[in-house]
This record gives sequence, structure tokens and C-alpha cells, in this order.
Amino acid sequence: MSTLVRRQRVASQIRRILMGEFAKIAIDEKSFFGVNISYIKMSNDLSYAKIYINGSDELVDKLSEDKRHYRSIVAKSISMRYVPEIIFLKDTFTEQAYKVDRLIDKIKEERSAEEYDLKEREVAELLRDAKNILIVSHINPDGDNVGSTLGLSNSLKQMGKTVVVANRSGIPDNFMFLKGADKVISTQRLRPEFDVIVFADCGSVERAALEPDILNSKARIVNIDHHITNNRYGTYNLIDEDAPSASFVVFNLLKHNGFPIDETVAEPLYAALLTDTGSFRYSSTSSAAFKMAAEMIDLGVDPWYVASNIYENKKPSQLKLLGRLLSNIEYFFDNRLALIVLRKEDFEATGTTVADSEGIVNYARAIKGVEIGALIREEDEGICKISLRSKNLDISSVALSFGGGGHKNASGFSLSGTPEKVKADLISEIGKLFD
Ligand SMILES: [Mn+2]
Repeated sequence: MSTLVRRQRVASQIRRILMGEFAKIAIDEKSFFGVNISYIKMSNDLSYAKIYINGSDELVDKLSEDKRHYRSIVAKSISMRYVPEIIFLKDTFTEQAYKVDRLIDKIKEERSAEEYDLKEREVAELLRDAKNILIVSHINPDGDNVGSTLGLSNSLKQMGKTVVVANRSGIPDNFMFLKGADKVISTQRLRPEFDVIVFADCGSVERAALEPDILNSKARIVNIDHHITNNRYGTYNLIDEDAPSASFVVFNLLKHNGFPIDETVAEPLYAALLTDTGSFRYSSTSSAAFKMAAEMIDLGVDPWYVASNIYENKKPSQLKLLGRLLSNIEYFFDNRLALIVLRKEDFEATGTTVADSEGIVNYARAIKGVEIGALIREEDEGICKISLRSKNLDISSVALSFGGGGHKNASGFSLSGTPEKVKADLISEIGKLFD
């Protein structure tokens, strides 16, 4: 046997014996918990073993004091004429490697922050040079869509730009109090006359449902978003996945580049932040979210005015719809999935429209023990829209598998088929998450 092989064999025997001993001690002695031998260096003549310990200085001192004891333990379980002397040393290599790793992470972080700042400046320059700007978001807009598009538009208008905000499905009633909401037009009424098209809070081009002549015009596309699933369709993609709302991305763009931010800009941006964080409840509610909210309030935003307009403005017909669906919630997988199906006849019977069901899926998630809440909403011509909400599981993968997108806790997609067919497909896909 070569001496190298022999050295390695003895080293691995010593490692096994000592690790076994450490594990025994760790039962009563906390400082031994998780202690590890990084490596063992045997002298050529096997007269001593340097044992590198991944642990505190105190621990290595303690081991060194008892090195004779450990040598005798090794002697009992190993058949050698001369048992190597044992020397315990602190393993500083692993520690250093860890420090180097942290350093590399930090450099990478700094570099990507620099890249982001650069992109922000490029987008600002593009907007500063543009004359005609179109701002859009996705169909059936939510608060973040409405607020980020209006906040951006109100600022750019103060810079003398011609700005049009358009949405295929119009603005929900409870956001009509925001300045500029009454000026939003349908995407079907647009003409291809824009230098720049800004998409805000819109994960893919298709969701904005722009007419082909608008989309294929020479306009450059700015894609401002915070969805992880955004497919980076813009000429410029300003995407901050850690942002609590798209309005947060807009706010920083305006603030860092000295664009006007008065109350008429702050109010829609705040409304967007409020709604997208679930009134500062979701895990996206970072300290940065509260800092932005504080700045908005300093600019004159009245939180109760905004919240009461958005949340305490329901029509009796909406509550009728709510009552109808609450009594029809279905449960699957030992109540881990709660499912609401809204059919066309539900809207007809209560005199409501699809827009009146915004936020309804949250009732399914709000139930004790439920991990995923789902809403299947029958829309036009055999198309269903599915909204998913989870407490902790990542459901963006389910939405992605059906061609949709979103966040970890809130995702959605559309499928063609009857509600019954869609329901069966959805349940089987969600089942995979519970396996
Ligand atoms: Mn959003």
C-alpha cells in the first residue's frame, strides 16, 4: 500500500472516530453541536495528525486541552502500533472562503444595483426627450395598474409632454377619484402617433391587448414592472422584483431623476402601493414600502381619503354577488384548496360585471387551514380567468404552467373551456403542489 493511500485511510478512520465522539458529547454539551472536522493532514510517517476544526477558538482550545484523551479514544478503535499524536487546529480556510464568497455576493449586488441605476437614467432620458407618450397596463386593471399609469402620466404632463393613458377595459369605479382617471381612453381608440409606449405593471405585451398597428409602430417600449414572471419585452426593461408595487418603481424613477412629484402624482402612486400590498399586509410590505408611504403622506396624500374611496365604496349589487359566492365555496385536498367559481349567470342574477369581482379571491384564502384560494371567473366566449392566492406556497409555477404569470402568493392566467373543464384541470395541477 502506498504511503499516500495509507495516510488517507488512517485520516478517514480518525475522522470517523472523532466525529462519532463529538456527536456523543454534543448531546449534553451545546458548544459541540454542529462541530465539524474540515480536513485532517497526516504527517508522512504517520507520527501526528493535524485536525482542522470548523468551530470557535474556545472550542478548539477545549479540544487541545483534552488532546490526550482523544488520542486514547482513537487508540482504542484503531489497530496501529503507534497511534498518531493529535493536534487540533482551527480551520481558517473555510472561514476565509466564506468571507470571499460574501465579498463576491456583495460585489455582484453592487454591480446589479449600478446596472439598475443606469437603466433608470436611460429610461428617464428617453421620457425627457419624448413628445408623445402612451402609458398602458393590462386589461381588467387593478389598483397598481391604475395608480402607476396615472402617477407617471400626471408627472410627465407637468413636464409639458402629450400623454395618453389607455386601457382596454376602462378604470374601475372605485379608482375614478384619482386625477386623470376620467381621461383614460380605450386602447381601441388609439392612433399610432407615439414616440414611446410605457407599459406599467404588465407582465407581458399581450395582456395590454393593444391593436397591432400601435404595437408595430416605431414607438420604443418601456417596460416598468415588479413581477418575477415579466418576460422583458421592452426596448428598456425597468424591473425591480423586490419592489412592493409597480408604482414603487415609477416613484423611484421620478424621484431619482428630478421629475415633478406633487400631490396629484403621489396620490395615485400611493393608491397603487396600498392595494398591491393588500393594505400593507402582504409579505411584499418591506420597510421601503412604508418609507415610500411616508413620503407620499408628506406630499399631501390623505390615507383615509384614498382607502375609503377604494374600499368603502361598494355597490349593493357587489355585496349580493359576494353573498352568492360565499355560500358556494368548494373545498379540496383536506380543505387546503378553497375554490370559487363565478359563472356568467352569477353576474347576470346580481346585476354585476366582471370588474365587480375584483379582490373576491382573497375570501377563499382567508379561511382557516386553507393554503390556496382560487377563483375561476367565466368571461367572454368560453374564456375563463383564473386567479390564485396562496398563504405560503409558491403558486406562480401553476400560473406559468398554464401560460400566465404573477408573484409567489398571487398569480393568474386565462384558459379557454367551460368553468367545469377549467376547474378539473386546475385542481389536478394544484394537486401536484400538495404531493
Ligand atoms: Mn403590481
